Amino acid sequence: MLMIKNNWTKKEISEIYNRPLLDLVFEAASIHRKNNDYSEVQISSLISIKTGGCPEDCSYCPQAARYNTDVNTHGMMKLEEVKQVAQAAKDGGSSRLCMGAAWREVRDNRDFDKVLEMVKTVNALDIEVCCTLGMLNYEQAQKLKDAGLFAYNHNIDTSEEHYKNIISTRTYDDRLKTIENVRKADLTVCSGGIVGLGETVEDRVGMLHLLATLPKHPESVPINALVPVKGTPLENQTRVSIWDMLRMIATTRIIMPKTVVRLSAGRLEMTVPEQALCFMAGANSIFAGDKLLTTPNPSTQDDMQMFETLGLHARKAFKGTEREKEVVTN
Ligand code: SAM
Ligand code: DTB
Ligand code: SF4
Repeated sequence: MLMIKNNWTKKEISEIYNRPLLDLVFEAASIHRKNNDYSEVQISSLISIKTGGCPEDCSYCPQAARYNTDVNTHGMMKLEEVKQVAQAAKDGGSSRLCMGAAWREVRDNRDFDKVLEMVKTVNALDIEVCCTLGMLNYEQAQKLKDAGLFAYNHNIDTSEEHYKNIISTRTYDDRLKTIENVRKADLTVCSGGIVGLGETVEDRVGMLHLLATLPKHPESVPINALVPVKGTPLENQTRVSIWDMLRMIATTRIIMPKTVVRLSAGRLEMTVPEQALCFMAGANSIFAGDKLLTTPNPSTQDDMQMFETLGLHARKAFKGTEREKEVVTN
């Protein structure tokens, strides 16, 4: 019987995370196979519709205006360009396009109207549309939903305790409030975090605990490995080991069996065998395309070769949703 549990304790999660590694991976793989088609991987493409110049101080982020990074700042992209990228992403096998903006929050202005237009246009291509635009209120979430948005990405990044060491310009509660608004507007929730921010194992457990005890588990949880970027306060941070990534992925899979677990930033540094272990342990999504938002990512060609080697295939858009039923029956 499928057990979706929302009352995990930190102690339980910590015990899972700290199991002998192969026991942990074996358990996660078993749960993954019971709950999901393990040969299927959801592919998302990212597009930065507004890059750099962000007023926030997230210590990991190359797009924060206050750090001197090599990011090419640009204003809102043109609708036509976004449409082209979306079509190319779909043709390349992506089931979702995630549009990111380097904003602290959404404001009710012309740029937001442009985003709503982009959402409508991409949605019409029959590809899931996701946005990550910073904080938003309930009315803004509703407007996005009405425009056809499928998912909203808003990461909690780390534990509540460690959050203030990483970001000072907003609080953990601000983050949670936005996630609540997204839920209330009946959008699907994409929320996860970053490993390698100098956090302890307890912080990782705390982050997963928060996600797994939300009234409803996020539909997708991205697990990013920090990409240290020159000019950011975390530029010299040592990269996390594959074993830590594997423990995070496996634990996420065990405590949120039906959630799409995305092996997100940091794949460029991982070998194919390392990524294979992550897919084995329950990762069932990636970001594809040469670029994440501003940093490089493995090429689609390399990823397709990896899928071929591992016997994986791409998941189609809107799987298991009302929208899929409409598409099938209409
Ligand atoms: N401004 C919006 C926000 O903060 O929600 C949306 C864009 S922001 C770049 C999206 C997410 O990217 C962040 O929450 C963080 O988890 C991730 N991210 C940013 N820089 C990263 C880095 N250097 N390495 C790994 N993940 C990163
Ligand atoms: C997520 O969790 N990771 C993506 C997406 N959601 C928006 C972003 C990763 C960004 C990595 C750094 C960069 O390319 O700027
Ligand atoms: Fe701005 Fe988002 Fe980067 Fe933080 S993570 S600096 S809010 S773009």
